[in-house]
Amino acid sequence: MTERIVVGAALLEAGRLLAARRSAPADLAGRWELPGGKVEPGEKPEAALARELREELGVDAEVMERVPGVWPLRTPFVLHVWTARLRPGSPAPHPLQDHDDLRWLEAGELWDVDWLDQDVPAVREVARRLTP
Ligand code: 9L3
Ligand code: MG
Repeated sequence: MTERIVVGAALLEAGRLLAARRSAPADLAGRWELPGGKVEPGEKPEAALARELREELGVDAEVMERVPGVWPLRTPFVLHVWTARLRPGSPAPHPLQDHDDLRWLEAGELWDVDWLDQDVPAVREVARRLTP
């Protein structure tokens, strides 16, 4: 079966990482993730990520660099992650759909939230960039 890409954002601001708490579906509710979602057919992953961040968080984000790694989700989905930042003048992120809480985590707070299992290795990779 063809792999389908789910894109996630390590949204960074002043050395902090945005974590988003899922409100749906029920089996993922209460767990924290790098916000994002499925790439639509024909869509570029970076464009999909900017769209997901606009839809989910109401922000105008610039997608920056791919975080190396491919993390398996439920078949056929795999997670790809990019760093991202808010463009000047962007609204602050606020949960519009699928999330019920957001936190900007300092480097020392990254493991204070209950990340989705599949996001843990991705966050570990991002952590290496926050704390050189
Ligand atoms: N998923 C896992 N970690 C993430 C994201 C953005 C998504 N950081 C999983 C949760 C869902 C699937 O991928 O099972 C599709 O995500 P969404 O479209 O429900 O956000
Ligand atoms: Mg999503």
